[in-house]
Amino acid sequence: MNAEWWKNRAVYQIWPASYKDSNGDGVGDIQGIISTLDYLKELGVGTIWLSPIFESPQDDMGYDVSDYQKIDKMYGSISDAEELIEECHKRDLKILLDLVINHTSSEHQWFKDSKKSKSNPRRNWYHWAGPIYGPDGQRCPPNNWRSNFGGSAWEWDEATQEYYLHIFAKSQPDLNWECEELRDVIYEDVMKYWLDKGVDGFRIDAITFYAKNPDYPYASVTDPNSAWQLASMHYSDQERNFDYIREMNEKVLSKYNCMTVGEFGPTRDTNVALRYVKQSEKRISMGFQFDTVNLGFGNPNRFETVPFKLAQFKETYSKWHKYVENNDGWDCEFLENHDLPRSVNRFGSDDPEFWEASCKALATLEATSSGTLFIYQGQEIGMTNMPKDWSIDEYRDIETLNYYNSVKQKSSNSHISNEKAMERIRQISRDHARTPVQWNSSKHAGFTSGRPWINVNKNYISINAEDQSNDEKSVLSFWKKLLLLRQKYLLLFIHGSFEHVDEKNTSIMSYIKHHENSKLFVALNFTKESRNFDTSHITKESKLLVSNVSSPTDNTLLPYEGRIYLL
Ligand code: ISL
Repeated sequence: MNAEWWKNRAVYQIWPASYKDSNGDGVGDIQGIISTLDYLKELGVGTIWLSPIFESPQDDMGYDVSDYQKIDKMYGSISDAEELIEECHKRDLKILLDLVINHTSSEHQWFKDSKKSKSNPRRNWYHWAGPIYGPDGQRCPPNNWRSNFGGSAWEWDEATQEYYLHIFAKSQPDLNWECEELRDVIYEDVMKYWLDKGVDGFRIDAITFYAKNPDYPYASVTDPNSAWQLASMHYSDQERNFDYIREMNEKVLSKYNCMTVGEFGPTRDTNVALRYVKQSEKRISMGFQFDTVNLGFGNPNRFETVPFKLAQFKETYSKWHKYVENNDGWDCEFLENHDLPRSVNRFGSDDPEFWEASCKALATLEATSSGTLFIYQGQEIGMTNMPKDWSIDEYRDIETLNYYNSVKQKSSNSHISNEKAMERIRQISRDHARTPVQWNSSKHAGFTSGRPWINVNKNYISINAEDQSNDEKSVLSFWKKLLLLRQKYLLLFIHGSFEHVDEKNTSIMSYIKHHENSKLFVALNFTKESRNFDTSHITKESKLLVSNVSSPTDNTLLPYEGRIYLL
Protein backbone atom coordinates (compact mmCIF):
# COMPACT_ATOMS: atom_id res chain seq x y z
CA MET A 1 0.00 0.00 0.00
CA ASN A 2 2.75 2.46 0.83
CA ALA A 3 5.26 1.51 -1.81
CA GLU A 4 4.88 4.46 -4.17
CA TRP A 5 7.45 7.16 -3.50
CA TRP A 6 5.02 9.94 -4.29
CA LYS A 7 2.68 9.20 -1.41
CA ASN A 8 4.93 10.20 1.45
CA ARG A 9 6.87 13.14 0.01
CA ALA A 10 5.51 16.65 0.47
CA VAL A 11 5.56 18.66 -2.77
CA TYR A 12 6.67 22.29 -2.95
CA GLN A 13 5.17 24.29 -5.82
CA ILE A 14 7.44 26.83 -7.45
CA TRP A 15 5.96 29.56 -9.60
CA PRO A 16 9.21 30.41 -11.38
CA ALA A 17 8.65 34.06 -12.33
CA SER A 18 8.30 35.12 -8.70
CA TYR A 19 10.54 32.64 -6.95
CA LYS A 20 14.21 33.70 -7.13
CA ASP A 21 16.05 35.78 -9.73
CA SER A 22 19.73 35.00 -10.31
CA ASN A 23 20.62 37.46 -13.09
CA GLY A 24 19.01 40.75 -12.04
CA ASP A 25 16.42 40.99 -14.83
CA GLY A 26 13.61 41.14 -12.27
CA VAL A 27 12.15 37.73 -13.16
CA GLY A 28 12.82 34.49 -11.30
CA ASP A 29 14.80 31.82 -13.17
CA ILE A 30 16.12 28.25 -13.07
CA GLN A 31 19.51 29.19 -11.63
CA GLY A 32 17.62 31.00 -8.87
CA ILE A 33 15.74 27.79 -8.13
CA ILE A 34 18.98 25.78 -8.00
CA SER A 35 20.40 28.24 -5.46
CA THR A 36 17.56 27.46 -3.03
CA LEU A 37 17.44 23.66 -3.20
CA ASP A 38 19.19 23.30 0.15
CA TYR A 39 16.60 25.60 1.75
CA LEU A 40 13.83 23.35 0.38
CA LYS A 41 15.60 20.22 1.54
CA GLU A 42 15.90 21.70 5.02
CA LEU A 43 12.22 22.64 5.00
CA GLY A 44 11.49 18.93 4.62
CA VAL A 45 9.81 18.61 1.24
CA GLY A 46 10.67 15.68 -1.03
CA THR A 47 9.46 16.85 -4.42
CA ILE A 48 9.29 20.15 -6.29
CA TRP A 49 6.76 21.08 -8.96
CA LEU A 50 7.57 23.88 -11.37
CA SER A 51 4.78 25.84 -13.02
CA PRO A 52 5.50 26.07 -16.79
CA ILE A 53 9.02 27.01 -17.84
CA PHE A 54 8.62 26.31 -21.56
CA GLU A 55 8.88 28.89 -24.32
CA SER A 56 5.81 31.08 -24.22
CA PRO A 57 4.59 34.57 -25.12
CA GLN A 58 3.55 34.71 -21.42
CA ASP A 59 0.01 35.91 -22.00
CA ASP A 60 -0.96 33.58 -19.18
CA MET A 61 2.39 33.26 -17.46
CA GLY A 62 3.54 30.20 -19.37
CA TYR A 63 0.20 28.37 -19.38
CA ASP A 64 0.33 29.26 -23.06
CA VAL A 65 3.18 27.17 -24.46
CA SER A 66 4.67 27.93 -27.86
CA ASP A 67 7.36 25.20 -27.80
CA TYR A 68 7.35 22.29 -25.34
CA GLN A 69 10.97 21.38 -26.00
CA LYS A 70 12.43 24.81 -25.35
CA ILE A 71 12.85 26.69 -22.09
CA ASP A 72 11.61 30.26 -22.08
CA LYS A 73 14.57 32.62 -22.34
CA MET A 74 13.58 34.46 -19.18
CA TYR A 75 13.99 31.25 -17.17
CA GLY A 76 17.20 29.96 -18.78
CA SER A 77 18.12 27.21 -21.23
CA ILE A 78 17.76 23.47 -21.71
CA SER A 79 21.12 22.98 -20.02
CA ASP A 80 19.86 24.95 -16.98
CA ALA A 81 16.84 22.63 -16.86
CA GLU A 82 19.09 19.57 -17.10
CA GLU A 83 21.30 20.96 -14.36
CA LEU A 84 18.23 21.53 -12.17
CA ILE A 85 17.07 17.93 -12.65
CA GLU A 86 20.54 16.70 -11.73
CA GLU A 87 20.87 18.99 -8.70
CA CYS A 88 17.46 17.87 -7.43
CA HIS A 89 18.35 14.22 -7.76
CA LYS A 90 21.70 14.75 -6.02
CA ARG A 91 19.71 15.89 -2.99
CA ASP A 92 17.08 13.15 -3.29
CA LEU A 93 14.49 15.68 -4.42
CA LYS A 94 12.05 14.61 -7.14
CA ILE A 95 10.95 17.10 -9.76
CA LEU A 96 7.62 17.55 -11.56
CA LEU A 97 6.94 19.75 -14.57
CA ASP A 98 3.64 21.35 -15.50
CA LEU A 99 2.03 19.71 -18.50
CA VAL A 100 -0.24 22.19 -20.27
CA ILE A 101 -1.83 20.14 -23.05
CA ASN A 102 -5.46 21.16 -23.13
CA HIS A 103 -4.36 24.08 -25.29
CA THR A 104 -1.23 25.67 -26.70
CA SER A 105 -0.31 29.27 -27.29
CA SER A 106 -1.63 30.72 -30.53
CA GLU A 107 2.07 31.28 -31.27
CA HIS A 108 2.79 27.54 -31.31
CA GLN A 109 3.79 26.28 -34.77
CA TRP A 110 0.98 23.70 -34.59
CA PHE A 111 -1.63 26.44 -34.37
CA LYS A 112 0.08 28.62 -36.95
CA ASP A 113 -0.15 25.66 -39.36
CA SER A 114 -3.71 24.85 -38.34
CA LYS A 115 -4.72 28.41 -39.10
CA LYS A 116 -3.17 28.47 -42.55
CA SER A 117 -6.05 26.84 -44.41
CA LYS A 118 -8.95 24.45 -43.98
CA SER A 119 -6.95 21.81 -45.81
CA ASN A 120 -3.77 22.08 -43.76
CA PRO A 121 -2.81 18.66 -42.33
CA ARG A 122 -2.87 20.21 -38.86
CA ARG A 123 -6.28 21.86 -39.28
CA ASN A 124 -7.95 19.23 -37.10
CA TRP A 125 -5.37 19.54 -34.32
CA TYR A 126 -7.61 22.33 -32.95
CA HIS A 127 -11.38 22.89 -32.76
CA TRP A 128 -12.72 24.83 -35.74
CA ALA A 129 -16.38 25.50 -36.51
CA GLY A 130 -18.33 27.70 -38.90
CA PRO A 131 -20.52 30.61 -37.79
CA ILE A 132 -24.24 30.59 -37.24
CA TYR A 133 -26.36 33.58 -38.20
CA GLY A 134 -28.74 35.50 -35.96
CA PRO A 135 -32.23 36.81 -36.90
CA ASP A 136 -30.75 39.99 -38.44
CA GLY A 137 -28.20 38.02 -40.37
CA GLN A 138 -25.42 38.87 -37.93
CA ARG A 139 -22.55 36.40 -37.63
CA CYS A 140 -22.43 34.53 -34.28
CA PRO A 141 -20.10 31.95 -32.74
CA PRO A 142 -21.15 28.28 -33.01
CA ASN A 143 -22.58 28.33 -29.49
CA ASN A 144 -22.86 30.34 -26.26
CA TRP A 145 -19.92 28.84 -24.36
CA ARG A 146 -18.16 31.27 -22.09
CA SER A 147 -14.38 31.49 -21.84
CA ASN A 148 -12.99 30.98 -18.34
CA PHE A 149 -11.31 34.36 -18.74
CA GLY A 150 -14.48 36.18 -19.84
CA GLY A 151 -16.40 36.66 -23.11
CA SER A 152 -17.13 34.06 -25.78
CA ALA A 153 -15.03 30.87 -25.92
CA TRP A 154 -14.84 31.23 -29.72
CA GLU A 155 -12.62 33.55 -31.75
CA TRP A 156 -13.28 34.43 -35.37
CA ASP A 157 -10.55 33.81 -37.93
CA GLU A 158 -11.03 36.13 -40.88
CA ALA A 159 -8.71 34.26 -43.23
CA THR A 160 -10.43 30.87 -43.10
CA GLN A 161 -13.89 32.16 -42.13
CA GLU A 162 -14.26 29.87 -39.11
CA TYR A 163 -14.15 30.19 -35.35
CA TYR A 164 -11.66 28.36 -33.12
CA LEU A 165 -12.39 27.28 -29.57
CA HIS A 166 -10.53 28.65 -26.54
CA ILE A 167 -11.75 27.69 -23.07
CA PHE A 168 -9.20 30.13 -21.68
CA ALA A 169 -7.78 33.27 -23.39
CA LYS A 170 -8.08 33.70 -27.13
CA SER A 171 -4.31 33.24 -27.29
CA GLN A 172 -4.83 29.73 -25.84
CA PRO A 173 -6.60 27.68 -28.54
CA ASP A 174 -7.86 24.28 -27.36
CA LEU A 175 -6.23 21.20 -28.86
CA ASN A 176 -8.47 18.65 -30.52
CA TRP A 177 -7.74 15.46 -28.62
CA GLU A 178 -9.95 13.44 -30.93
CA CYS A 179 -7.06 13.58 -33.40
CA GLU A 180 -4.91 10.50 -32.76
CA GLU A 181 -1.86 11.88 -34.55
CA LEU A 182 -1.87 14.87 -32.19
CA ARG A 183 -2.20 12.65 -29.11
CA ASP A 184 0.79 10.60 -30.21
CA VAL A 185 2.86 13.74 -30.73
CA ILE A 186 1.97 14.88 -27.19
CA TYR A 187 2.98 11.48 -25.78
CA GLU A 188 6.24 11.24 -27.73
CA ASP A 189 7.50 14.80 -28.16
CA VAL A 190 6.24 16.37 -24.97
CA MET A 191 5.80 13.77 -22.23
CA LYS A 192 8.47 11.21 -23.11
CA TYR A 193 10.87 13.97 -24.09
CA TRP A 194 10.86 15.28 -20.52
CA LEU A 195 10.54 11.94 -18.74
CA ASP A 196 13.57 10.72 -20.67
CA LYS A 197 15.45 13.78 -19.44
CA GLY A 198 14.80 12.51 -15.94
CA VAL A 199 11.81 14.41 -14.60
CA ASP A 200 9.78 12.39 -12.13
CA GLY A 201 6.30 13.25 -13.33
CA PHE A 202 3.84 15.98 -14.13
CA ARG A 203 1.20 18.22 -12.70
CA ILE A 204 -1.36 17.97 -15.50
CA ASP A 205 -3.17 21.18 -16.28
CA ALA A 206 -6.94 21.18 -16.86
CA ILE A 207 -6.92 17.38 -17.25
CA THR A 208 -10.70 17.06 -17.27
CA PHE A 209 -11.11 19.35 -20.30
CA TYR A 210 -9.51 17.42 -23.17
CA ALA A 211 -12.63 15.80 -24.62
CA LYS A 212 -15.30 18.20 -25.83
CA ASN A 213 -18.84 17.21 -26.71
CA PRO A 214 -18.35 16.99 -30.52
CA ASP A 215 -21.77 18.53 -31.16
CA TYR A 216 -20.76 21.70 -29.29
CA PRO A 217 -24.29 21.97 -27.77
CA TYR A 218 -25.64 25.21 -26.38
CA ALA A 219 -25.19 25.56 -22.63
CA SER A 220 -28.29 26.27 -20.58
CA VAL A 221 -28.53 29.77 -19.16
CA THR A 222 -27.07 30.10 -15.67
CA ASP A 223 -26.20 33.77 -15.99
CA PRO A 224 -29.17 35.67 -17.44
CA ASN A 225 -27.09 38.86 -17.54
CA SER A 226 -24.69 37.44 -20.07
CA ALA A 227 -24.70 36.12 -23.62
CA TRP A 228 -21.98 33.64 -22.62
CA GLN A 229 -22.69 30.72 -20.34
CA LEU A 230 -20.73 28.33 -18.21
CA ALA A 231 -20.44 25.21 -20.32
CA SER A 232 -18.12 22.85 -18.48
CA MET A 233 -20.81 20.14 -18.58
CA HIS A 234 -20.02 19.95 -22.29
CA TYR A 235 -16.24 19.90 -22.06
CA SER A 236 -15.26 18.56 -18.66
CA ASP A 237 -15.22 14.86 -17.63
CA GLN A 238 -16.73 13.70 -20.92
CA GLU A 239 -16.67 9.93 -21.41
CA ARG A 240 -14.00 10.21 -24.12
CA ASN A 241 -11.74 11.96 -21.63
CA PHE A 242 -11.42 8.78 -19.64
CA ASP A 243 -10.33 6.95 -22.80
CA TYR A 244 -7.64 9.52 -23.50
CA ILE A 245 -6.20 9.44 -20.01
CA ARG A 246 -6.19 5.62 -19.97
CA GLU A 247 -4.34 5.68 -23.29
CA MET A 248 -1.87 8.23 -21.92
CA ASN A 249 -1.21 5.87 -19.05
CA GLU A 250 -0.81 2.84 -21.32
CA LYS A 251 1.45 4.54 -23.83
CA VAL A 252 3.52 6.71 -21.49
CA LEU A 253 2.98 6.82 -17.74
CA SER A 254 3.01 3.06 -17.12
CA LYS A 255 6.49 2.88 -18.61
CA TYR A 256 8.03 5.20 -16.00
CA ASN A 257 8.14 5.24 -12.20
CA CYS A 258 6.47 8.62 -12.25
CA MET A 259 3.87 10.64 -10.37
CA THR A 260 0.96 12.54 -11.89
CA VAL A 261 -1.40 15.01 -10.31
CA GLY A 262 -4.29 16.22 -12.43
CA GLU A 263 -6.11 19.48 -12.02
CA PHE A 264 -9.79 18.61 -11.56
CA GLY A 265 -11.19 22.12 -12.17
CA PRO A 266 -14.99 21.91 -12.06
CA THR A 267 -15.27 18.23 -10.99
CA ARG A 268 -17.43 18.05 -7.86
CA ASP A 269 -18.55 14.42 -7.95
CA THR A 270 -16.23 12.12 -6.03
CA ASN A 271 -17.30 9.11 -8.11
CA VAL A 272 -16.12 10.91 -11.22
CA ALA A 273 -12.83 11.86 -9.54
CA LEU A 274 -12.31 8.23 -8.52
CA ARG A 275 -12.31 7.19 -12.15
CA TYR A 276 -9.12 9.19 -12.57
CA VAL A 277 -7.31 8.22 -9.37
CA LYS A 278 -8.18 4.60 -8.54
CA GLN A 279 -5.06 2.63 -9.32
CA SER A 280 -7.06 -0.20 -10.83
CA GLU A 281 -8.44 2.32 -13.36
CA LYS A 282 -4.86 2.94 -14.58
CA ARG A 283 -4.99 6.66 -15.20
CA ILE A 284 -3.23 9.12 -12.86
CA SER A 285 -1.84 9.09 -9.30
CA MET A 286 -4.03 11.81 -7.76
CA GLY A 287 -5.95 15.01 -8.48
CA PHE A 288 -6.48 18.49 -7.11
CA GLN A 289 -10.10 19.12 -6.12
CA PHE A 290 -11.35 22.69 -5.84
CA ASP A 291 -14.47 22.31 -3.71
CA THR A 292 -12.62 23.50 -0.63
CA VAL A 293 -10.28 26.16 -1.98
CA ASN A 294 -12.98 27.73 -4.15
CA LEU A 295 -15.25 28.36 -1.14
CA GLY A 296 -16.41 31.96 -1.32
CA PHE A 297 -15.76 32.28 -5.05
CA GLY A 298 -18.71 33.26 -7.19
CA ASN A 299 -20.10 30.86 -9.75
CA PRO A 300 -20.06 31.26 -12.75
CA ASN A 301 -17.94 34.39 -12.16
CA ARG A 302 -15.36 33.80 -9.46
CA PHE A 303 -15.05 37.53 -8.74
CA GLU A 304 -18.64 37.72 -7.53
CA THR A 305 -17.58 36.54 -4.10
CA VAL A 306 -19.97 35.15 -1.50
CA PRO A 307 -19.39 34.65 2.24
CA PHE A 308 -18.77 31.12 3.50
CA LYS A 309 -18.75 29.41 6.88
CA LEU A 310 -16.48 26.96 8.68
CA ALA A 311 -19.26 24.36 8.37
CA GLN A 312 -18.84 24.36 4.59
CA PHE A 313 -15.08 24.10 4.89
CA LYS A 314 -15.45 21.10 7.20
CA GLU A 315 -17.91 19.46 4.88
CA THR A 316 -15.83 19.72 1.69
CA TYR A 317 -12.64 18.86 3.56
CA SER A 318 -14.02 15.55 4.84
CA LYS A 319 -15.80 14.78 1.56
CA TRP A 320 -12.49 14.97 -0.31
CA HIS A 321 -10.44 13.19 2.30
CA LYS A 322 -12.80 10.29 2.72
CA TYR A 323 -13.46 9.66 -0.97
CA VAL A 324 -10.37 7.54 -1.47
CA GLU A 325 -10.60 5.67 1.84
CA ASN A 326 -11.26 1.93 1.60
CA ASN A 327 -10.27 1.68 -2.01
CA ASP A 328 -7.09 1.88 -4.04
CA GLY A 329 -7.31 5.58 -4.81
CA TRP A 330 -5.04 8.34 -3.53
CA ASP A 331 -5.69 11.95 -2.57
CA CYS A 332 -3.75 15.13 -2.07
CA GLU A 333 -4.05 18.23 0.09
CA PHE A 334 -3.45 21.89 -0.67
CA LEU A 335 -4.75 25.28 0.38
CA GLU A 336 -2.68 27.43 -1.95
CA ASN A 337 -1.46 27.52 -5.51
CA HIS A 338 -0.67 30.11 -8.18
CA ASP A 339 -4.38 30.65 -8.96
CA LEU A 340 -5.52 31.29 -5.39
CA PRO A 341 -5.23 34.08 -2.85
CA ARG A 342 -3.06 33.36 0.21
CA SER A 343 -4.59 30.88 2.65
CA VAL A 344 -3.94 32.99 5.74
CA ASN A 345 -6.14 35.76 4.30
CA ARG A 346 -8.95 33.37 3.40
CA PHE A 347 -9.05 30.86 6.21
CA GLY A 348 -7.08 32.63 8.95
CA SER A 349 -6.32 36.29 9.55
CA ASP A 350 -3.57 38.62 8.36
CA ASP A 351 -4.26 40.96 11.29
CA PRO A 352 -0.85 41.19 13.07
CA GLU A 353 -2.47 40.02 16.30
CA PHE A 354 -3.60 36.73 14.75
CA TRP A 355 -1.34 36.24 11.72
CA GLU A 356 1.23 33.97 13.33
CA ALA A 357 -1.22 31.75 15.22
CA SER A 358 -3.48 31.38 12.21
CA CYS A 359 -0.57 30.51 9.88
CA LYS A 360 0.47 27.84 12.34
CA ALA A 361 -3.07 26.52 12.78
CA LEU A 362 -3.43 26.15 9.02
CA ALA A 363 -0.03 24.44 8.86
CA THR A 364 -1.26 22.03 11.53
CA LEU A 365 -4.32 21.22 9.45
CA GLU A 366 -2.22 20.76 6.32
CA ALA A 367 0.43 18.60 7.94
CA THR A 368 -2.13 16.25 9.49
CA SER A 369 -4.04 15.81 6.21
CA SER A 370 -3.94 12.42 4.53
CA GLY A 371 -2.62 12.16 1.00
CA THR A 372 0.25 13.90 -0.73
CA LEU A 373 0.73 17.38 0.72
CA PHE A 374 1.36 20.38 -1.53
CA ILE A 375 2.90 23.58 -0.19
CA TYR A 376 2.99 26.70 -2.36
CA GLN A 377 6.02 28.99 -2.38
CA GLY A 378 5.89 31.49 0.47
CA GLN A 379 3.19 29.57 2.33
CA GLU A 380 5.88 28.15 4.61
CA ILE A 381 6.64 31.69 5.86
CA GLY A 382 3.01 32.86 5.96
CA MET A 383 3.08 35.23 2.99
CA THR A 384 -0.08 37.31 2.69
CA ASN A 385 -2.22 38.86 -0.05
CA MET A 386 -1.09 42.08 -1.71
CA PRO A 387 -1.52 45.21 0.43
CA LYS A 388 -5.07 46.54 0.43
CA ASP A 389 -4.01 50.03 -0.64
CA TRP A 390 -2.44 48.86 -3.92
CA SER A 391 -4.22 50.02 -7.06
CA ILE A 392 -4.98 48.06 -10.23
CA ASP A 393 -1.64 49.26 -11.65
CA GLU A 394 0.13 46.76 -9.39
CA TYR A 395 -1.79 43.80 -10.86
CA ARG A 396 -0.50 41.72 -13.79
CA ASP A 397 -2.77 38.69 -14.17
CA ILE A 398 -4.76 38.35 -17.42
CA GLU A 399 -7.86 37.06 -15.61
CA THR A 400 -7.83 39.96 -13.12
CA LEU A 401 -7.20 42.61 -15.77
CA ASN A 402 -9.90 41.18 -18.08
CA TYR A 403 -12.35 41.33 -15.19
CA TYR A 404 -11.38 44.88 -14.21
CA ASN A 405 -11.63 46.11 -17.81
CA SER A 406 -15.01 44.45 -18.34
CA VAL A 407 -16.36 46.34 -15.33
CA LYS A 408 -14.71 49.59 -16.36
CA GLN A 409 -15.98 49.38 -19.92
CA LYS A 410 -19.37 48.21 -18.63
CA SER A 411 -19.09 45.29 -21.03
CA SER A 412 -20.22 42.89 -18.36
CA ASN A 413 -23.93 43.24 -17.70
CA SER A 414 -23.64 43.22 -13.92
CA HIS A 415 -23.13 46.96 -13.51
CA ILE A 416 -20.96 47.48 -10.47
CA SER A 417 -18.58 50.31 -9.62
CA ASN A 418 -14.82 50.21 -10.21
CA GLU A 419 -14.40 50.37 -6.42
CA LYS A 420 -16.55 47.30 -5.95
CA ALA A 421 -14.51 45.50 -8.60
CA MET A 422 -11.30 46.48 -6.77
CA GLU A 423 -12.73 45.25 -3.50
CA ARG A 424 -13.28 41.83 -5.07
CA ILE A 425 -9.89 41.82 -6.76
CA ARG A 426 -8.32 42.54 -3.36
CA GLN A 427 -9.98 39.41 -2.07
CA ILE A 428 -9.37 36.86 -4.76
CA SER A 429 -7.07 37.94 -7.59
CA ARG A 430 -4.55 35.31 -8.67
CA ASP A 431 -1.84 37.94 -8.26
CA HIS A 432 -1.94 37.56 -4.47
CA ALA A 433 0.00 34.35 -4.90
CA ARG A 434 2.32 35.88 -7.46
CA THR A 435 4.21 38.58 -5.58
CA PRO A 436 7.90 37.68 -5.20
CA VAL A 437 9.02 35.29 -2.49
CA GLN A 438 10.27 37.23 0.51
CA TRP A 439 13.75 35.82 1.08
CA ASN A 440 15.20 38.45 3.42
CA SER A 441 14.86 42.06 4.58
CA SER A 442 17.17 43.58 1.96
CA LYS A 443 15.90 45.58 -1.02
CA HIS A 444 13.18 43.77 -3.00
CA ALA A 445 13.21 41.12 -0.28
CA GLY A 446 16.33 39.51 -1.77
CA PHE A 447 14.24 38.31 -4.72
CA THR A 448 16.17 40.27 -7.34
CA SER A 449 18.95 42.82 -7.63
CA GLY A 450 16.99 44.42 -10.48
CA ARG A 451 13.47 45.77 -10.73
CA PRO A 452 10.89 43.08 -9.97
CA TRP A 453 8.32 42.42 -12.73
CA ILE A 454 5.63 42.58 -10.04
CA ASN A 455 6.13 44.47 -6.80
CA VAL A 456 7.25 42.82 -3.58
CA ASN A 457 4.69 42.90 -0.76
CA LYS A 458 5.51 45.77 1.62
CA ASN A 459 5.51 43.43 4.61
CA TYR A 460 8.78 41.70 3.62
CA ILE A 461 10.66 43.42 6.45
CA SER A 462 8.60 41.51 9.00
CA ILE A 463 7.79 38.39 6.94
CA ASN A 464 10.84 36.81 5.29
CA ALA A 465 12.58 33.45 5.11
CA GLU A 466 15.97 34.50 6.49
CA ASP A 467 14.64 35.96 9.73
CA GLN A 468 12.34 33.00 10.18
CA SER A 469 15.18 30.52 9.59
CA ASN A 470 16.97 32.08 12.56
CA ASP A 471 13.95 32.01 14.84
CA GLU A 472 12.92 28.70 16.31
CA LYS A 473 9.45 30.03 17.10
CA SER A 474 8.74 31.23 13.57
CA VAL A 475 6.09 29.98 11.15
CA LEU A 476 8.88 28.45 9.05
CA SER A 477 10.36 26.56 12.02
CA PHE A 478 6.88 25.35 12.90
CA TRP A 479 6.42 23.96 9.38
CA LYS A 480 9.78 22.18 9.61
CA LYS A 481 8.79 20.57 12.86
CA LEU A 482 5.43 19.47 11.43
CA LEU A 483 6.97 18.02 8.29
CA LEU A 484 9.36 15.95 10.45
CA LEU A 485 6.44 14.66 12.51
CA ARG A 486 4.55 13.88 9.31
CA GLN A 487 7.39 11.53 8.36
CA LYS A 488 7.80 10.10 11.84
CA TYR A 489 4.11 9.20 12.18
CA LEU A 490 3.38 8.78 8.51
CA LEU A 491 0.81 6.02 8.89
CA LEU A 492 -1.33 8.39 10.95
CA PHE A 493 -0.52 11.73 9.37
CA ILE A 494 -0.39 10.67 5.71
CA HIS A 495 -2.26 7.37 5.54
CA GLY A 496 -4.69 7.61 8.48
CA SER A 497 -8.44 7.71 8.01
CA PHE A 498 -10.34 10.81 9.02
CA GLU A 499 -13.27 11.29 11.39
CA HIS A 500 -14.76 14.62 12.54
CA VAL A 501 -15.16 15.20 16.28
CA ASP A 502 -17.92 17.59 17.40
CA GLU A 503 -18.75 18.09 13.75
CA LYS A 504 -21.49 20.68 14.37
CA ASN A 505 -19.15 23.07 16.18
CA THR A 506 -19.11 26.30 14.17
CA SER A 507 -15.83 27.66 15.60
CA ILE A 508 -13.62 24.62 16.04
CA MET A 509 -12.54 21.96 13.65
CA SER A 510 -11.44 18.83 15.46
CA TYR A 511 -10.85 15.33 14.21
CA ILE A 512 -9.36 11.94 14.82
CA LYS A 513 -6.94 10.32 12.44
CA HIS A 514 -6.56 6.59 12.91
CA HIS A 515 -4.53 3.76 11.55
CA GLU A 516 -5.08 0.28 12.99
CA ASN A 517 -4.85 0.81 16.76
CA SER A 518 -3.12 4.16 16.85
CA LYS A 519 -4.89 7.47 16.90
CA LEU A 520 -4.23 11.17 16.58
CA PHE A 521 -6.51 13.94 17.77
CA VAL A 522 -6.32 17.41 16.22
CA ALA A 523 -8.20 20.51 17.42
CA LEU A 524 -8.12 23.90 15.68
CA ASN A 525 -9.84 27.10 16.71
CA PHE A 526 -10.81 29.06 13.59
CA THR A 527 -11.93 32.19 15.47
CA LYS A 528 -10.45 35.31 17.05
CA GLU A 529 -11.83 34.36 20.49
CA SER A 530 -10.96 31.71 23.05
CA ARG A 531 -13.29 28.71 22.85
CA ASN A 532 -13.90 25.56 24.83
CA PHE A 533 -13.53 22.37 22.87
CA ASP A 534 -14.56 18.74 23.05
CA THR A 535 -11.80 17.05 25.04
CA SER A 536 -13.57 13.73 25.49
CA HIS A 537 -10.96 11.83 23.49
CA ILE A 538 -8.01 13.09 25.52
CA THR A 539 -6.93 10.82 28.38
CA LYS A 540 -4.05 10.85 30.86
CA GLU A 541 -2.08 8.67 28.47
CA SER A 542 -2.51 11.13 25.60
CA LYS A 543 0.61 12.98 24.55
CA LEU A 544 0.52 16.57 23.33
CA LEU A 545 2.72 16.45 20.22
CA VAL A 546 2.28 20.00 18.97
CA SER A 547 0.70 23.24 20.06
CA ASN A 548 1.05 26.65 18.47
CA VAL A 549 0.77 28.62 21.74
CA SER A 550 3.25 28.82 24.61
CA SER A 551 1.00 27.60 27.39
CA PRO A 552 -1.98 25.54 26.29
CA THR A 553 -4.74 25.34 28.89
CA ASP A 554 -6.82 22.23 29.45
CA ASN A 555 -10.13 22.64 27.68
CA THR A 556 -9.82 26.09 26.11
CA LEU A 557 -8.30 26.92 22.78
CA LEU A 558 -6.94 30.45 22.40
CA PRO A 559 -7.69 32.35 19.14
CA TYR A 560 -6.41 30.21 16.24
CA GLU A 561 -4.84 27.76 18.62
CA GLY A 562 -4.11 24.35 17.17
CA ARG A 563 -3.05 21.14 18.91
CA ILE A 564 -2.11 17.63 17.95
CA TYR A 565 -2.38 14.81 20.50
CA LEU A 566 -1.21 11.26 20.13
CA LEU A 567 -3.97 9.29 21.84
O1 ISL B 1 -12.58 25.68 -14.64
C1 ISL B 1 -12.23 25.97 -13.53
C2 ISL B 1 -13.16 25.98 -12.39
O2 ISL B 1 -14.41 25.60 -12.77
C3 ISL B 1 -10.87 26.43 -13.24
O3 ISL B 1 -10.55 26.16 -11.93
C4 ISL B 1 -9.79 25.83 -14.14
O4 ISL B 1 -9.63 24.49 -13.86
C5 ISL B 1 -8.52 26.55 -13.93
O5 ISL B 1 -8.69 27.91 -14.21
C6 ISL B 1 -7.44 25.99 -14.85
O6 ISL B 1 -6.24 26.57 -14.44
C7 ISL B 1 -5.06 26.19 -15.10
O7 ISL B 1 -5.11 26.44 -16.48
C8 ISL B 1 -5.21 27.82 -16.84
C9 ISL B 1 -4.14 28.67 -16.17
O8 ISL B 1 -4.43 30.03 -16.36
C10 ISL B 1 -4.05 28.40 -14.69
O9 ISL B 1 -2.98 29.15 -14.13
C11 ISL B 1 -3.87 26.92 -14.52
O10 ISL B 1 -3.69 26.55 -13.18
C12 ISL B 1 -5.06 27.86 -18.32
O11 ISL B 1 -3.94 27.10 -18.70
